[in-house]
Formats: sequence, structure tokens, C-alpha cells
Amino acid sequence: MSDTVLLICGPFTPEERGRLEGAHAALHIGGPDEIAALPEAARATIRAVAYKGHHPFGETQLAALPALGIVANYGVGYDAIDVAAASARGVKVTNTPDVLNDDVADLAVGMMLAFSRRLEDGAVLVRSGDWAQRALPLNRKFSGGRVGIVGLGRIGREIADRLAAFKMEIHYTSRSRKDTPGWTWHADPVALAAEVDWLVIALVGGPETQNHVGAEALAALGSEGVVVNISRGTTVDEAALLEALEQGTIRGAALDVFLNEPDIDPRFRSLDNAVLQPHQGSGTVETRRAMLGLQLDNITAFLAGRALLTAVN
Ligand code: 8YV
Repeated sequence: MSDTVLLICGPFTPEERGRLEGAHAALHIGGPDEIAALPEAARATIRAVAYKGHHPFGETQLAALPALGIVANYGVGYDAIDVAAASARGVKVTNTPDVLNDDVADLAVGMMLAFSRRLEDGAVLVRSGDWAQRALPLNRKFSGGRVGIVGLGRIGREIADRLAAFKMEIHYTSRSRKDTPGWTWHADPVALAAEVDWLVIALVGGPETQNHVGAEALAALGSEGVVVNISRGTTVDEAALLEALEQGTIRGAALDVFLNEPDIDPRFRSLDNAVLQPHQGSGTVETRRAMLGLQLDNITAFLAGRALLTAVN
């Protein structure tokens, strides 16, 4: 039997594992913390890691895999992986950009509509059998609002394009002004928040964007404003966000991402002004297949000595 070259690391589905195992001699573990416990002989032959999840993968894991050449991430965001440490060891990192843009943007708009039109409350009312006894309070109009996209990158752009079709006024922050006639660039999230009803965070994760949307931006957003986050829990000051939601100093939030997923702060659970989702932005059959396909193509290219498709470093 040939040496194991691929370490499948993380909560892959059986179908995903089957595709990876069908392509390369592989072994599977639940997460990066299990690498140290693998027998030395098994660790010595691993040349590629297929990574999925959000637990840190850094120097400890890299040092335990002496033959490693690539960490291929299942996801566009690779903030869990210490890219600097990988680069220092000559280890390549890849991610899965673009294939998930549509799904994440769709979910952002879906959560915004669910918030605006009280879709969760409406469903509860219908299912309860109480429809004849009580009416749903009137919703708030969605089309024609003012939205601020924090980070007009690939996903932010997809969200903005969708919201433009809802006749919304589009404002954004990004490192540079984009060639988007009629859309308004702002220098920072505080200036952006002051002009909009919806603040949609579409940043990359990692230390550079930690708490990028903070208490000052939430105050600028004000009591009519709603925070939408489909990026990472780290990009917003979560303590300040919880405080603003509990005190009603903002109107609400629609969140697919949190700190400490899935064991999120229990205070979120008692909020009646928030739509909460379990980090499912990319979670469709089609997109997850495409993500796995791109991850696998990067691994196969690396092992064959070919150019990587979506290298990060
Ligand atoms: C996750 C994501 O990768 O692509 C990203 O950055 O956050 C998601 O698609 C996915 O949930 C697997 O952990």
C-alpha cells in the first residue's frame, strides 16, 4: 500500500471525505488538535492537508508534519491558518474564492428580508394556529432603503449588486474607490454607518479587521440601523453589538457569524431584534461541492508539481 500523503483534517461530510480519499491515499482526523497524537511514522509521510473548520492551524501543527507542502483550505476565509508560519516553512496555503460568492450574498439578502418582513414571526404565527386571533405587527419596507457595505470585495460586490436591484442606495467602504457610478465611497465604517439604514459587513477575517466595526460605528448607525454580518464574528466588536441590541440603540441585526461558533454568547438567544443563522453562508449542495472540488484540485496540482489554482501565499 502506498504511503499516506493527504491528511483530511476537520468536519468533512462522508461524501466530501469519499472524494478526497478516492483521489489520494489519505487519513482523517477531526481537527488540528489531533495531529500531535498521530504516530510519528504517519505524520512523516503527509505532504498535503485538506483543512475544514475554524480552529487554529499554526506552528504547532506545521512542526508536527515535516514533509508538509500544502494546507488547502475549504473556504475563502483562511484566518484560522497561520499563513506567515506556513510561508516561513515553505508551505503553500490555498483557499476557495469566488465559488461561494453567490450563496453568501444570497444569504445576506435573505436575512435582511427575513428581518425586515418578520418572516420568522410570520411562520410562528401561521404554525401556531393563532392567525385568526392575532395579527402580525406591520413590517418595515425593504426596497429602496440605504445600505452600507463594509468591504466591497468579491462578496460585498455581489451583495451590493443584488441590493441595487431592490432599488437601494448603495454606500461602501473599501481600500480604494471602485468604478461604480452612483455608489458612494466612505473613508471608514463610522462615516459609512452615519449615512445608512443597513450596515452589511463583508470583510475578510483576521487580525487586520478585528473589531473593525466598533461602538462608534454602531452609535453612528443609530436606532433605525441594522447590522448584517456574513463575514467573521471577529470583524465586529461583539460586546458592543450585544449591548446595542439589548439597549435598542440600534434597530437590530442579521448575523450568520459569531465569536466562538458554535458555542456563541447565550445573550444572543434572548434577542427579539435579531435574525440568527448557524454560519451557513456557503451551505448549499452545489457550492459545497464546488468548494471541495477547488480544494481537491489545489491538492492534486501540488502533488503533481503543477501550478496551484488559488494560492494565498
Ligand atoms: C466555511 C466560510 O469555510 O468560506 C468561508 O470563509 O466561512 C465558510 O464557507 C465553511 O463553513 C466550512 O467551515
